Amino acid sequence: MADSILAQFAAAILGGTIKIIDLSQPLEAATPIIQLPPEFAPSWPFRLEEISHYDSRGPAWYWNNFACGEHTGTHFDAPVHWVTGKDYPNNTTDTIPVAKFIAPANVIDCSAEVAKDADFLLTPDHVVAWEKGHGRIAAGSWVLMRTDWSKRKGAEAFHNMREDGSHVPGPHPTLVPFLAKERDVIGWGSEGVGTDAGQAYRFDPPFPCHTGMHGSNKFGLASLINLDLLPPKGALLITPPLKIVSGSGSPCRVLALVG
Ligand code: 23J
Ligand code: MN
Repeated sequence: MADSILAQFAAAILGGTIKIIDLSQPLEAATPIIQLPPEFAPSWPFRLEEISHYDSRGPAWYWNNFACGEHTGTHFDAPVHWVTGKDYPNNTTDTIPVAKFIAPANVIDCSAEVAKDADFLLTPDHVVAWEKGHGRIAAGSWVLMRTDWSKRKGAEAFHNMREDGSHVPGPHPTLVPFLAKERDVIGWGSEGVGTDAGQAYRFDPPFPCHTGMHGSNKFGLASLINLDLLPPKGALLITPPLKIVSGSGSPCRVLALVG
């Protein structure tokens, strides 16, 4: 009898035919977090506090307490995160059906455009042109915007803050309803600190990715890295957030399987 599909899968991982790529930033005090205008309440940065380190506080064990906002570092955005998604059933980190945490990815390379323009916004026209080369974006798949933004060194370059706010690429307001409604994607992922562009607070609607994706019961992934190591199509993402009861999101070890 032929090996089961799962046995073949396990052998492919063991043998290296399927590679596993880590799309997650290291989580530490220096991990960049979203900088909102001062009238809004801030999120806690990541904090680690040692409980014991094989010492008088615990002779044979090392462990830490940690604290952070739900939307810290590489993280998952649940639909309940935004007011537009608040009334969907099973819209929180503990209630989203777990099968949704494994889904294929489309990776759209915008790195050349972003190198010229930090405020580059991905449009439906650009995505339709991408589909001509790679096929139509399938329902239930992720769209990841590769910008190489995660290669920027230090919080200053990553936030790219000016007097008028942050300048970071993201989806054009018209792209979000296109992907959510006409393509029925599972969600949107980006390399920036959040899923929306840096200037998105002044778009119409404000924060269109949060507004439109969560308003369609879709998810978000933010602060992704290593998107340059993924093929345009064919990677499989594993994205389970922590099972925080009523959580709006959580730091996430996002893995991509590439074969
Ligand atoms: C709260 C308000 C605005 C934004 C965000 C959070 C995020 O980017 C996030 O991490 O969800 S833009
Ligand atoms: Mn978030």
